[in-house]
Amino acid sequence: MATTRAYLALGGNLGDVRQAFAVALDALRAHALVSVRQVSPIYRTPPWGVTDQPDFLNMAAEVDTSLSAHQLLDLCLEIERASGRVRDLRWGPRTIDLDIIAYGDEMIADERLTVPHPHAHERGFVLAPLADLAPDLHIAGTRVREWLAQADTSGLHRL
Ligand code: A4P
Ligand code: MG
Repeated sequence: MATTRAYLALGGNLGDVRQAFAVALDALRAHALVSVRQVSPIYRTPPWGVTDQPDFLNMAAEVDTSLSAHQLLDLCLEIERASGRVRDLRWGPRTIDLDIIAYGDEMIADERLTVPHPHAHERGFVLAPLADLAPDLHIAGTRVREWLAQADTSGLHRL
């Protein structure tokens, strides 16, 4: 079956985030149409956006999947729901956030999904773990390693 390589960004700052990451990765691994190829180290990162909240943990995963991009989004949302995530404050605290950073080289922009993720290339907390997996991946016309070199990485700690 034809598969597409996709990159996921995981983040969270409420409760046992490492455990939430482990559960999320297990759910991805358990899915018949997803194979997890690589996972990055975990980073501790200062909160971006709403800064008056606890530090985040962030990581990235590389998967091959025969799910469509929208099916992969549904799976990500289902994994978030299963982790008990309650959506309230935009950019606010969360047990786990699972974003699709890239889905092959597809460009998607509809009411549910924007891929590549529109802010990935300006966020050190996305770029650092992504660069551990795929430094030469192109997003928004430039390699991840080059975006990372320009990004604010202050306060980012690889654990
Ligand atoms: N959606 C559209 N495109 C995508 C995509 N590529 N991947 C839609 C995933 N979802 C996508 O998401 C709302 C809707 O976005 C989804 O239902 C889906 O249809 P959400 O996760 O509920 O919204 P959100 O995460 O609260 O808002 P937003 O703008 O996505 O927040 P961000 O940008 O994810 O920021 N600081 C640090 N250090 N580390 C973090 O991980 N994360 C955030 C959240 C803020 N500050 C952070 C971190
Ligand atoms: Mg999200």
